[in-house]
Amino acid sequence: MDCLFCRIISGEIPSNKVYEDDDILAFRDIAPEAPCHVLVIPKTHIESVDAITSENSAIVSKIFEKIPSIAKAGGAGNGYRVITNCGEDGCQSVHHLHFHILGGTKLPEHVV
Ligand code: DGP
Repeated sequence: MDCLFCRIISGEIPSNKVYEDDDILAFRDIAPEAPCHVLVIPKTHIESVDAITSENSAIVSKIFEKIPSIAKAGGAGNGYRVITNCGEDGCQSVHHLHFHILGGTKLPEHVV
């Protein structure tokens, strides 16, 4: 499988890690759109929100349990936004489920 984020998980492509455990990796986005822009991904390959099922959804809760501490570690201790883009109209460019944590500044009130 040729998945960019699977290659980051394996270490084949280097990343600026913020947090890692057996199930989750969090690393800084290569093109940050805020002072803190961290991506949180499951180590198991899930394509997108559309591919979340009752069999694989436990990792999503685990990611959300960890997001507050990852956000603080990443520099968004004063509040943040969590975004996941899904599919063509959602402008998903990497087809491995990921959650953007954006913060480190006062964000615009509206995303679109
Ligand atoms: P999305 O457009 O929601 O699929 O977000 C994909 C994000 O992945 C985008 O903000 C840029 C980031 N990205 C793409 N390639 C790399 C990479 O090689 N390293 C890192 N750290 N981030 C990447």
